[in-house]
Amino acid sequence: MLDDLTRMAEPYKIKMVEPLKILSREERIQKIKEAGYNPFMLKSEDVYIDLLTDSGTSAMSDYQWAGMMLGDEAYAGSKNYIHLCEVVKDIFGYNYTIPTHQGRGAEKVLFPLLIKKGQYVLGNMHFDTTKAHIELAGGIAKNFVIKEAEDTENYHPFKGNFDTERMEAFIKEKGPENIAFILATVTCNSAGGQPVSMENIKEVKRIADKYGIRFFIDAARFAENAYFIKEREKGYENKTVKEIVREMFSYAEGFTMSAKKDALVNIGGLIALKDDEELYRKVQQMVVPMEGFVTYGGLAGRDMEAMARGLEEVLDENYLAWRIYQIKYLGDKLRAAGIPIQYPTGGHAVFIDGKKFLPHIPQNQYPSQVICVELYIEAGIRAVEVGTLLAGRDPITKEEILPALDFVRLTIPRRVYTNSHMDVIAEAVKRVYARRDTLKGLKLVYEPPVLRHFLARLEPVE
Ligand code: PLI
Repeated sequence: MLDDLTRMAEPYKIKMVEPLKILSREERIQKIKEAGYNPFMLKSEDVYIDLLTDSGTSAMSDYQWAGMMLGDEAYAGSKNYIHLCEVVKDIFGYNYTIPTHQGRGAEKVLFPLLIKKGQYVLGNMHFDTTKAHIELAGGIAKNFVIKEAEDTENYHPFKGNFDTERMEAFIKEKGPENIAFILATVTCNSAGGQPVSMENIKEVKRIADKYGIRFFIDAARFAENAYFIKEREKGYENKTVKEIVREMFSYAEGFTMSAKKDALVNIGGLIALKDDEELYRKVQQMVVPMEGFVTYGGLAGRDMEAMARGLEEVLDENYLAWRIYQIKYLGDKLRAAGIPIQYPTGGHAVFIDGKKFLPHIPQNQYPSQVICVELYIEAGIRAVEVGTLLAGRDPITKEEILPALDFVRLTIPRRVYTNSHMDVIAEAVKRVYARRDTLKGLKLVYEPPVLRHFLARLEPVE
């Protein structure tokens, strides 16, 4: 049972530490210049607090590390694979499990089996690699997240929900035969780590059944989503998170998962299918040339053992209560200082609204990227832009896409930083905010044609 004390401190203690290097302000100014004003180009050892991503950055538990020593490194039929299958069956109720090297590996294997050229894949909001793999498989990615997600100021308990009316109208317009499948991303990363309600998942399932369309889940942050359902959705307050997860996944026929998030491991992914044996056979055939034999899919036995244990650990409700509380703790500090963020805070990150933070910088001068650069200069914090730089260009007109949501994502790795670090982050954001009127935009000096944000180089606008 949860009690108030759970939220006062981390429900784990530190057994091993990794020292952090702290550069001077002058050194940081030099480093970010050398990095082309792109935090992806920084060396991690030059970063004090790394908020680039929550993906693959978790601290594993002693129980997971102990499992690493029990790796059965057999090419076929590893006992760790069998353990992983048992855990997936126990948590999600799915019969078929196929490991992959990470989430995008799962997408690369599964999507071509589901998409015919020119078909649509409907989502609340597809993650960028997900969109890329839909397009590589010949499909067209469409987002149907509710409009409340674009209103960062006002509270909505489930900003990751589908606008099911708009989606159904689209299905009628295009014809169900032109829809490959529906994919619900839980939590919805691109909208701010926002959860999807059980009611909404059920409604998506109802529509999928009505039109004979397949329904899958992008399960990267499944446990955080389930915890929000427990906290916010009527009728779920007395269920366990595990029961909620089981119900969520009962409505879908399969999932892809980046295990680098809620499975609490540094590498790994999964495809799991409820009971479609025919699709399972096809996935097996595809995974062998793409990722590796069906019982390892690009992972070592020890990685699969750590994943199996991580999937169980993440359902610990004391852990989840702390996790969600820590993000809220940072978000509340920023809001109290008048800093515009996506409200309420999501499950894995605080998202600063870059357009509201720097209204004087035009969106095509990357206001959110400017804030990332300044956070590094201010305190050695590495955040990530999820806005105009990431959105890239329209493939046909080559015009820059100006997304409605232009964010700085302060992504919190799991079990890594303490609330003292959250205090430093909040203070640094406040100091940048205090001098916001003096900040200038950025312009591109090197722009790769695809996924430009990773390798782009920029410089300040004069
Ligand atoms: O990074 P991968 O290949 O393990 O997973 C891709 C992926 C799929 N779905 C979702 C919702 C993601 O968030 C995701 C990866 N996210 C990253 C890397 C992130 O920084 O958010």
